Amino acid sequence: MKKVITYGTFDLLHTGHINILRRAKEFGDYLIVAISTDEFNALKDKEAYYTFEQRKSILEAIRYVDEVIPENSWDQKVEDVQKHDIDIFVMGDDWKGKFDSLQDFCEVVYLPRTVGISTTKTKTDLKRTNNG
Ligand code: C2G
Repeated sequence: MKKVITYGTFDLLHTGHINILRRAKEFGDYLIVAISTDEFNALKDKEAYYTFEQRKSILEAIRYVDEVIPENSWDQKVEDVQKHDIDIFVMGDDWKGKFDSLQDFCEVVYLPRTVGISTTKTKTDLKRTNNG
């Protein structure tokens, strides 16, 4: 069984997230998603609208996702890859090059981001609409 892993906040889920999850799954048979805890998001200087538990429930409902685990720190990836016997690590190419050190442990794939959509854009657009 080929196992794939990817990491992210996945807040206010949108088609950019769905695209990368679908494409990550296509690399194997089992996809684990490590989603950032609220505490780790604070370290990423990100504040998610939905809590970790809510984001976890939403991701677990996606057909491409087989398992959701917490992401508590930047440097848990090697341990995750070994513990979960991961073959392929997939991330959007905004992270290109950042995780190449994982190549000692698994295949590393960066996929093109979906253009024109982001959680930040959603929040900004909504704010503008609500302010009239
Ligand atoms: N993504 C994408 N296209 C978009 C938006 C996001 O392909 N339009 C991808 C990102 O490249 C990432 C994943 O969706 O691979 C999740 O994005 P975020 O929730 O923004 O995650 P991020 O804050 O990048 O956290 O340790 C890694 C970090 O946890 C990644």
